[in-house]
Amino acid sequence: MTRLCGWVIRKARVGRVLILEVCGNNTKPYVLALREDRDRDLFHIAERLDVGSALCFEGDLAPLQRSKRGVEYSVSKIEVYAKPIEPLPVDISGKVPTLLDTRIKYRWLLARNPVEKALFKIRAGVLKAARKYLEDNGFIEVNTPKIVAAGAEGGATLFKLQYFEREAYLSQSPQLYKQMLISSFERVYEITPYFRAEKFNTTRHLNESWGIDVEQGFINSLEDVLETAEKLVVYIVDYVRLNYKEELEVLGVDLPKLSTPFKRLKFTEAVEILRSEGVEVSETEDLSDVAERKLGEVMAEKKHYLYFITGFPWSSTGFYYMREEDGVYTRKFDLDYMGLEIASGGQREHRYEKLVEAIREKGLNPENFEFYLEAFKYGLPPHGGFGMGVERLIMKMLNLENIREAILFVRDRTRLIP
Ligand code: AMO
Repeated sequence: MTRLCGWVIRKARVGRVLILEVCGNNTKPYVLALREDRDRDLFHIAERLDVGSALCFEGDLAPLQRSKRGVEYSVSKIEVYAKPIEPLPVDISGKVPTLLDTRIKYRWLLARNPVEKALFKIRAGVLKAARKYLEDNGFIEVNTPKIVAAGAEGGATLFKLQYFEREAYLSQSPQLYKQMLISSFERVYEITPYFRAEKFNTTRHLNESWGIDVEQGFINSLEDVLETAEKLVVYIVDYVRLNYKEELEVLGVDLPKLSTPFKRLKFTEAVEILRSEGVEVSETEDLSDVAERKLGEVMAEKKHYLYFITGFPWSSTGFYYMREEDGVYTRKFDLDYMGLEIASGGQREHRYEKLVEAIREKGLNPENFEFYLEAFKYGLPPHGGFGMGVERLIMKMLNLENIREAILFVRDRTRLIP
C-alpha cells in the first residue's frame, strides 16, 4: 500500500467510472479510476471534488495499466486537504495553449501540468548533475556575497542599492571572489544568481539569471579550462538523457549524445567565416546576437553543435582575462550551443603588476579593487574558469524559444512579481 499526494488536474466520467488524474512530484499523473458500484464511498468523495483540489490517497499500483496518460492506481482511501475557492485561472490540463505571458505569471500553478513539471525537474537535474560532476572532480562548493562594492562585468549592467551610508551593487558574477579563493583552494565552484541590469527585452537575457561558476588553479594553459567546461556539459547532458527519460518524452525532446572534443574556433576564424557569409562583424568587439546565430548555422552544417570561440580581443573583454603577448588578443573564450553563448570564461591574469595595469587600461580605479588585488600578492597560481548560464543551457537542451521558459519566476525589464 502506498500513500501518495497531489492535486486533481483532470476529472472525467466515463459511464459509471469516474477518473481522477492527480499530479504530485511525479511527472506523469496518477490515474484513479473509481467505479460507482464497487467504490461507492470513494466515488462520492471524488464526485464532489473540483479540479485543483489537494488530496492524498492510499492505494496500490493497478495490475492492469489501461491509461496512456499516467500511472493507474486502485484506491482504498482518499483524504481531501484543500479545495480551490474559485476556478483556476489557467488550464492545467494543457488542452488550451497558454500564452507565454500567462505561463510566466502562473508557472507555480502550471507546474501541476506534466509538461511544465518535466521542465523544472530537468532543471533540477541539470544542477544536480553539475554538482555531481564538479564534486567528483575535486571542486569545492563555495558561496560568495551577492551584495558587493565593485562590479566585475562593467558598470552598465550594475544594479545599485543603498547599503546603509554607502552605495553598493547586486553581484553580476562571483568573478572577483572565485579568483580570490584560488589563494587557498585549488578548485572551487558556485551555483549562483547573476543580477544584471540588461536594459533590453530579448529572448536570451534575464535580469536575474543563474550560473554555474567554476574556477581552477594550477592550470598549464587555457586548454585545461576548456576541457573542464566540455566535460561538464557532456556530463550534464548525459545525466539528463539517462535519468530523465520520462520527462524528455513528455516534452517531446530527443537529447542527442554529444561528441567531444568540441570544435575550437579562433575568434579571428569566426570573424572570417561570418564575413564570408556576408555578416558585418568588428574585429575589436564581441560578437552580436545576429553574428552568434549565423555562426551557429554554419557550424551546425558541419555537425559542430557545441563549439568554443577562443582568443577574444582585449577591447571586448573584462579586465581580468590574460592577454596574449601581442596585447591585442586574450585567453577569453565563449562556449556556444547552436548559435547561443551558454558559457564564457578563460585564463586569468594572475600577475599582480599586469593586473593593476589592466584595470587602469580599462578606465577603472585600482583602489576600488584593492580587496581583490591583495589576493594576487601572496602566491596566486595560474588559474582560469568560466560561468555557465543555467537557463541558456536548458534553453538549448530542451529547444525552448525564450529564456523565460527555463526559470520559475522571471525577472526581466517588466517583471518584478510574482
Ligand atoms: P558572462 O558575462 O559571459 O561571463 O556570463 C557567463 C554566462 O552567463 C550567462 N548569462 C546570462 N544569462 C541570461 N541572462 C543574462 N543577462 C546573462 N548574463 C550572463 C550566459 C553567459 O555565457 N565572469 C564571467 C565568467 C568567467 O569568466 O568565469 C562572466 O560572468 O550563458
